[in-house]
Amino acid sequence: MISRLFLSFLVFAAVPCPTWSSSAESGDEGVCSEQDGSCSTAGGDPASSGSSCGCGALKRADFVKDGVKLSEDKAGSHELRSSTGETDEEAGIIYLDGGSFIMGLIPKDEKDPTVVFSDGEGPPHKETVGPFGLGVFEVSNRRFAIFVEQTGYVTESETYGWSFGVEAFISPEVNATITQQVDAAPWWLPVERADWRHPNGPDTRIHDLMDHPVTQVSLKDAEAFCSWSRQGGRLPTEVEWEFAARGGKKSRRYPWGNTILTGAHKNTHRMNIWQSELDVHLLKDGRVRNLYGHKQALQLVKEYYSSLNTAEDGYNATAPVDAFGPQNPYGFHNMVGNVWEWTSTNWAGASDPNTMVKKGGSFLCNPATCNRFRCSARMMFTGDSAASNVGFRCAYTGKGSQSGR
Ligand SMILES: [Ca+2]
Ligand SMILES: [Ca+2]
Repeated sequence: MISRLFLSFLVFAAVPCPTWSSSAESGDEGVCSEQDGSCSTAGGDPASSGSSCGCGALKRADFVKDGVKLSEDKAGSHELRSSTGETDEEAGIIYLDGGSFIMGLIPKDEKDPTVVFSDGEGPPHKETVGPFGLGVFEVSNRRFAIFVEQTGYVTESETYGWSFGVEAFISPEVNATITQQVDAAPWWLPVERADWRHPNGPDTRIHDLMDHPVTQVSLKDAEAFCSWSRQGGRLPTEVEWEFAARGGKKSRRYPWGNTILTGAHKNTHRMNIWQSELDVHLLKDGRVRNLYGHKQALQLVKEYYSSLNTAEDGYNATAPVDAFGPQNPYGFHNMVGNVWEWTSTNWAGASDPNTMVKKGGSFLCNPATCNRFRCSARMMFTGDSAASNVGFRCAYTGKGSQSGR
């Protein structure tokens, strides 16, 4: 068990406090692209150990509670009581015929130094999916509450008694009681009694967030909801998720196109990510530079997430699941941004076989810290973990043969 103060000393003792006026922009320890002003990793590879929002570094098994690591049997074991599931309208399903499409990095991103190549997005390649249905929205707190009410389900975060939260959203009172942090992403903290009803600790509530996505749910929690929702309910595979996100478009970075902002004046937001008062200091040629190109990356990203979120997209944390309107011609909302979404696809080569692929990025993503709010982006997440920026939507097998809207 390492205290936060001690760990902070280990990480930061050798580097001076940065300024946001020039040092972060200089990228003096990284390799910067003249084309887009972003920088590649230098002085080690923080990218592989938890870059971006840092939520790839969240692993519940790395933490212990009361000196004992909880076993699989102790956490989350239960039987669902009788359920009535959801109607078609409540489930909000878009059925797709499936087909072949090009998955993976789009050609113009293949040399982008802000792409973390160890994520394994891979070169463009052909994939084929069969007919399936997918929720038009991320699953909301309202829907999850009905599921819990009807089944008595207890989530794994409730059973463990804690989960991961971002320091910026944790009250000073609760923060003062926390003695650990995530080594590779020290803005993430293990928070006692954080769960889906209390996403950022016991003194936070969801009563005014019922139409926002449910968070602090593990893989097992998400699978339980989907199987209850209706017969054949399950999580989407990664291939299905990306097929749906692309919406029939080819070689597009985002579900709608290639630029973050759209519209005649290029000022229309299409997703919920993070904007910071510090972005202006990271601009070069109109684009925000990536902090992971700097040897002080962890310190800079921690400072970044401690600074004012200007919420130019309208939201400083999660947004309602129907915010921003459809992101693509199929009609799906918030595929990219808002919250990461569990898939049923295992992360190939992971030491823990319960490590899964999550897709879409979250409200914590910004070009400065996390260029993962793209269709092809992916990140690992161990199945028993949960966080305040990870949710899910359900897929459905069995109906099919209806065209996407
Ligand atoms: Ca936002
Ligand atoms: Ca999402």
